[in-house]
Amino acid sequence: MGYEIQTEHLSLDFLRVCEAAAIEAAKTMGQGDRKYSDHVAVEAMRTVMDTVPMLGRIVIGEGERDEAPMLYIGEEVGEGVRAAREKGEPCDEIYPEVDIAVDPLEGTNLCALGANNAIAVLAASERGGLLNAPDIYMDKIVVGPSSRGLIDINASVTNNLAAIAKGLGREVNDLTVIVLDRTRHRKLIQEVRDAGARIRLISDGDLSAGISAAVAGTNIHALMGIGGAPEGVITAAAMKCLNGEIQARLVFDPERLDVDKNKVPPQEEVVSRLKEMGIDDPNKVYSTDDLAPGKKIIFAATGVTDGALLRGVRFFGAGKRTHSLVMTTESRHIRFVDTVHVEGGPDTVIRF
Ligand code: VTB
Repeated sequence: MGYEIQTEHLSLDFLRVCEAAAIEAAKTMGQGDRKYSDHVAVEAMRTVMDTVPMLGRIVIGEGERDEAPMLYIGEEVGEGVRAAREKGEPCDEIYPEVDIAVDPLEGTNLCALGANNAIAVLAASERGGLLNAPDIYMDKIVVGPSSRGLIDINASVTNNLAAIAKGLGREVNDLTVIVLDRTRHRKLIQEVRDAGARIRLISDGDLSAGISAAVAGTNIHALMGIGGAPEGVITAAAMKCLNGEIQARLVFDPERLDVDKNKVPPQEEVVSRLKEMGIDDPNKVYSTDDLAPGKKIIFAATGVTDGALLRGVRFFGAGKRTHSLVMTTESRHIRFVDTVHVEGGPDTVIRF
């Protein structure tokens, strides 16, 4: 039995990790180079991650080892890893073992274009607390606490919207649903429109959209549609802290995706890869707890560009200011953190 995770302390370390990634990404805002924006966010996140007192392991990251130089799946990170190497022994009596899912820049296009809602984000938990989801597509429905337990990904869009409206004590036409603006969602969009709900179509970033759906006052009541599976796991971690709900299912049928069929592996190949990963039922409906079964979950996100929940990084002569969301399942603190990173001398003026 190793050292227990102290979520309260670690969450503030992960705050630093997200802040660093967001600041570096924000410096590239609007430069039109999404790969570079992502690269600097990854580097910054990786560097600060190594100062976190833990034996960390990346379970969702930038890709497989051979395709990503940093924050690849399986990479060991954290101060404890370095200490263990130096000492030549495990160090698990002084450092907790932590699994981490990262998305150093969620919404690379948003950042490259200077559009809203790009964030630097991660989730962490005790070992095994986050599903090692494959990097494929996932159909999702995400709602806040009032509609938790009322949705069913197998039911029609109309029925789900009626249930969400009931949970919120309002009419369907008072709902706003976020949907990624993709050809694959043509039918979904039509169904939402026919049911009478309002829609906000977004170009990217279904993770921050899902989180907004679980926070009252954002005027977003649900996220529906197909996005990335890794983003789904991090969303689930956030839902555990916010009392929201995600239901999801992997999507590997090219007919349901707006992708060039010749460019994606055939279904049978994906299904056998999933089997290798321990996923025997590729059509399984995943609940919040299936995606993020952890008991000690930490979620941290920092705004890169302005968004529905978080402000983007602001640069002023003598420093930077970041806005983040940090929360844990254990301590039940939802922290919106406004940090001034002072870089000027002793005369630096700090504004309210
Ligand atoms: C999804 C979504 C992400 O990219 O992964 C999307 O979950 C990619 O979808 O939030 P397409 O392949 O259809 O572009 C994001 O929007 C941003 O990373």
